[in-house]
Amino acid sequence: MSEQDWLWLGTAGFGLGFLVLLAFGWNRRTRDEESHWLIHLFVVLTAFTSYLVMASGGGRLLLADGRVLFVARYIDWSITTPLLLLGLSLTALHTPFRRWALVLGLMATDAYMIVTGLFADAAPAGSALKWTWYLVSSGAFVFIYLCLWGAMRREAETSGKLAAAVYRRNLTFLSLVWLAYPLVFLFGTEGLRSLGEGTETALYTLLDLTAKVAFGLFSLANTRRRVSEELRA
Ligand code: RET
Repeated sequence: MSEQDWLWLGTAGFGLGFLVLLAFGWNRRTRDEESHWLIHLFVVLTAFTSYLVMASGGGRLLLADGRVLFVARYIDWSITTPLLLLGLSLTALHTPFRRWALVLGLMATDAYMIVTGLFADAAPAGSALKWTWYLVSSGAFVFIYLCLWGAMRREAETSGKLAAAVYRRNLTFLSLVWLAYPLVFLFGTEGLRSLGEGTETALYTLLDLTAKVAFGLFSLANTRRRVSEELRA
């Protein structure tokens, strides 16, 4: 499959994913379920837009040295990854506004990670500058993991057994999938070049579908189960 084929596959996957999520949350029972539903719908819609732009030949920036940068990817990620963290945080917090600084801090650090990742991508191939930005972005990435597995997990534990279990399950899924991104970059066309351009696009497409559509359904299903148990109690 060519790079373009993968981008079209991503477009179709997100379009279908949007409809599946739409149907999945239609019979929501509480505000909690509704907030998660709306967040995941918006995340998937943004990705659909970005993939449609890239598949139809747009969303690229021609750099001075002739390389092509997929800027649509970074615009997508800078909107959707903070929202995914917001959704995850909402599963941990009984009263979100009590920890708004932690939540906003996480979202801002995440946006910083994506913007500095864009700088790494745009920096000249093989330059020290590229690896400097890569390390800066990775520093933000590590900080996010420390907050999610530390302070936010402790918050989840004070929100009750059910909330803590949902948070831990969602966090494990998210942590494993997100870990693959810096690795694809490291081994990809802008890094050590063990992966070709086609493989890189294929991997990003599959990862994006997992991190957004599959994670969205997983997270909504977990929230639904929690709400059912709470309504029964
Ligand atoms: C980059 C390169 C620089 C170092 C790091 C990165 C991390 C990217 C991540 C992206 C997550 C994207 C998601 C998209 C959802 O569809 C920018 C690749 C740390 C974690 C979850």
